[in-house]
Amino acid sequence: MLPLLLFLNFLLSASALNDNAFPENFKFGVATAAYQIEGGWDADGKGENTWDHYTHYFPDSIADKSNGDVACDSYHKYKEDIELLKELGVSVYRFSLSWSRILPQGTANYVNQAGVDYYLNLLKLLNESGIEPLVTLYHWDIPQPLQDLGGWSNPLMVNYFADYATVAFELFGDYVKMWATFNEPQSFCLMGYINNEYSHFAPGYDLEAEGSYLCSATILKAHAKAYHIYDEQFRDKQNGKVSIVLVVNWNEPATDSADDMKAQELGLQFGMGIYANPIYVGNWPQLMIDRVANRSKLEGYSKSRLPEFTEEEIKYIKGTSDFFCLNHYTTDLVSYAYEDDMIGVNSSYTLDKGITTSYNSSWKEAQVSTWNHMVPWGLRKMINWVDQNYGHPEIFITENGWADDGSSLDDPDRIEYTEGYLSSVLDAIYEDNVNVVGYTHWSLMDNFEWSFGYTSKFGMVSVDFKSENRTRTPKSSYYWYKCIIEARSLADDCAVPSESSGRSLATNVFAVIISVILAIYYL
Ligand code: GBH
Repeated sequence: MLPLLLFLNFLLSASALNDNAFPENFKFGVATAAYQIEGGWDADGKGENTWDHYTHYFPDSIADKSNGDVACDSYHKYKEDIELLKELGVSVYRFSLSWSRILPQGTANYVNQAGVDYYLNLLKLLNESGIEPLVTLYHWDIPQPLQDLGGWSNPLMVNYFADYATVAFELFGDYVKMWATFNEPQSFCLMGYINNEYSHFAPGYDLEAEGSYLCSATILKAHAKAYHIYDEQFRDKQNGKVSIVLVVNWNEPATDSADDMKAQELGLQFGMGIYANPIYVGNWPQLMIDRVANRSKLEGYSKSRLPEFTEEEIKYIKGTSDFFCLNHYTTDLVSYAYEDDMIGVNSSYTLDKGITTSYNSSWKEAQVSTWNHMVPWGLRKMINWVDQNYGHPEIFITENGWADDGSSLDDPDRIEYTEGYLSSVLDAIYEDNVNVVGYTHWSLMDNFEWSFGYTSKFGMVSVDFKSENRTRTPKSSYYWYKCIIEARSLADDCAVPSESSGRSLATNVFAVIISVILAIYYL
């Protein structure tokens, strides 16, 4: 009977997990972003940025009316953060630079030395600790003076960003071998520039028809310019890599109808292809070009609402990434939702895309950030789609994480989520032969979660936002992740003391019932 029970236990617990070891060079880490953790919003000469402005002037837009004025206070407590990183055993720390801490007005004519020193201290300490930085230049916090000029819907931003990138490469490039220009333009070009009524996201524009595509075009040119500057002026002596962080939910067709298959392609092209295609293939995805041109014409525009790139621009943007930074959290079920009568009613990105999304009710839903569902196999499909569409790039998973309300230091769901998604990464590596080289979990610690304020927690370390000290306390998931990093495999017994077993309660109950039935039968 014992072998049978063991076999059953194996089936129930381990069958879904890939027990291969992570490749020798695979890098484990955690991720954060400047506005979400630093605080010190006006410390030592820092200028105002769009999130300072938005949270101060429109506090009602944030769930708990909070802001990032102090956040985790990492501006003062970065040494503690690095202690936590060392104890965790990570080899990479992904964080972002606050543009207005370095260039308070946004422009490069004046550099704030105190801001520069903050990042130099951080980078030197990471270096001494043997932790490699992956640095994002822009994680959503544009200097307010540049926002006032229209932000990313203003094509002149290309030059301001290029100047900022030049300053950053020059000052920090000796310490940084992995750069990302932008974090998720998919997110801020949509949430910030269209539909603010729903998204509550800085700068809070409602430019549904025009704004998001203008933003996307500007971002692509600004990214490309920064890449070329690195190539021409810094690569020889600094020898680093430059990329851009892109995100999309996996789009799973709701049914196997031809329409829903089409919805999948639309969702992935309008979500990911909009940035990845120009950078890895050349020009916007043809599907987007045709669709927006057609709809624009029917809506009475003289030309497409999607800005056209010149041949020269297409060449300039193509090939400007040395590795693929992929953020991925969750999966949507997608259906084709295009009706002829949509034409002429409204011009918008959303209608151009023409799909609706839903969830499978069996997918576990995160607390507070209820957009986040636990669908580990979606990551494997996502990685494969990126691999196949963009020429087998080296892929780094720069964000992946799970939200809860932070009420307990015991966070079995976060462990279950991370274990499942890491297993999916191993499937992609070993079953599908995709080159995934690293993973930085979102996030090191609880932080300012944009429009959710401090109500939604993604951290492996809890932060007491009520204490002046912003006391940090590791959660169960932190100890679990530490063990996995050490073991470099999911097969090891990294279970933490408590009910956190990495599998669901239902599975456990099922296993116990079956065991009891079998025991009775054999007795
Ligand atoms: C990441 O984006 C961000 O890079 C990071 O800063 C953030 O803390 C982390 O997610 C966790 O949220 O509110 O229903 O409109 C992930 C992609 C895109 C997911 C926007 C949430 C809004 C869903 N995000 N999306 S909803």
